[in-house]
Amino acid sequence: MKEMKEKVSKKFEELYGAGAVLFASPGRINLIGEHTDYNGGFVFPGAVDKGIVAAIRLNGTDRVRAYAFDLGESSEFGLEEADKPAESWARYIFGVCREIRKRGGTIGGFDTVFAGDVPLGAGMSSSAALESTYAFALNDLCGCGIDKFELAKIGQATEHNYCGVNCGIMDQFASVFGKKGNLIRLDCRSLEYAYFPFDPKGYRLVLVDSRVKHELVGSPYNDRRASCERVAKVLGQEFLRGATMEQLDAVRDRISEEDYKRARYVIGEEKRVLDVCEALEKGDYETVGARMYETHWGMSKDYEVSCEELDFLATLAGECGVTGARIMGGGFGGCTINLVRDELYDRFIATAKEKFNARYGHEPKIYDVVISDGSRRLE
Ligand code: GAF
Repeated sequence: MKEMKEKVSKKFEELYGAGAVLFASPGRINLIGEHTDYNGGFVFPGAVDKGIVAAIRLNGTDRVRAYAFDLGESSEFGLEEADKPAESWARYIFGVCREIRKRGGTIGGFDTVFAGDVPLGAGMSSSAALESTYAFALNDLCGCGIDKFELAKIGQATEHNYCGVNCGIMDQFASVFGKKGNLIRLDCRSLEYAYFPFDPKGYRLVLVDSRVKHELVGSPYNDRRASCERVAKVLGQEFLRGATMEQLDAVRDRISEEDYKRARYVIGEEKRVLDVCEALEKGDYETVGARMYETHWGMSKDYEVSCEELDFLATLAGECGVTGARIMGGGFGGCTINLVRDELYDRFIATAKEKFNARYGHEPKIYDVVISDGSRRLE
């Protein structure tokens, strides 16, 4: 974080002069509750110690000048322009500006430099970190008076309207509302949430990154969402949330087999999130881990958002005696999240690196999870 603060500040001064304010927003992990958010269900994410840091200063014009440090690219657009910028990363900033204005927020043009350390395409939501950073910063600097719920919705609407991903609210919510040492149990229908102190004594949470790049833009992600909406419609519900297997079986002949399997996964996942919350309250990590494996294989076989490398990592985790392991995030690549007993940690990591390398010709990357605070202004 210190390093990112220094580099964006220095670059800002070089490009635009003094007077920038620094803001940061994190990426997220999700313990369980995948593809439940856009079904109005529960999720269980937490913010991480990796994110985006941006230096920003209002420039008194109606233009935005932005520089992406890690890419060495700049982009410029006018607040009144309707056309999206050519640079795909700049569309997130553009979208946030548009969405704030749609909600009546008055913002001025600004100069900005940002950098990040959320691994791209790893399923840790670098895009939500970017959206939340600018939503939070502009709201603060321009005094728009938008609350944190709406800031999260601004990030989500940016994905929908400018980036082509019909995502749920989980990633942006976790990025804005993150709290050090706590997971967030979020009801995505009502947006009621509760912080859950997460300190699994004797266990560690670790991400194993397959380095298969996941990309939700233009991916079958939207297609999964469409399946769920079709089934909900047949069931006469707004969302799949709350549907039972009996109800699903009763309409099986009116939906495709593919939609049936996808809905079956979501119904199971909704129950698993609640089971995990209950098990955590009792310190029952074996149940937490068992549900994580069930999620993995549900996402792989029924929801079909896994890939060979992630199935390999989940299988390997099981063979090593890891308590819980599963694909994390939207899928199609990225990381597994693993709940590992302390005494097994070194052996598991060494085995995962060695066996994955032998099979796929490169080692996975390993990230220890540190649960951290959400969007904020930096001193
Ligand atoms: C992605 C989406 F952005 C989230 O809204 C969520 O659906 C997730 O995939 C799957 O749980 O991160």
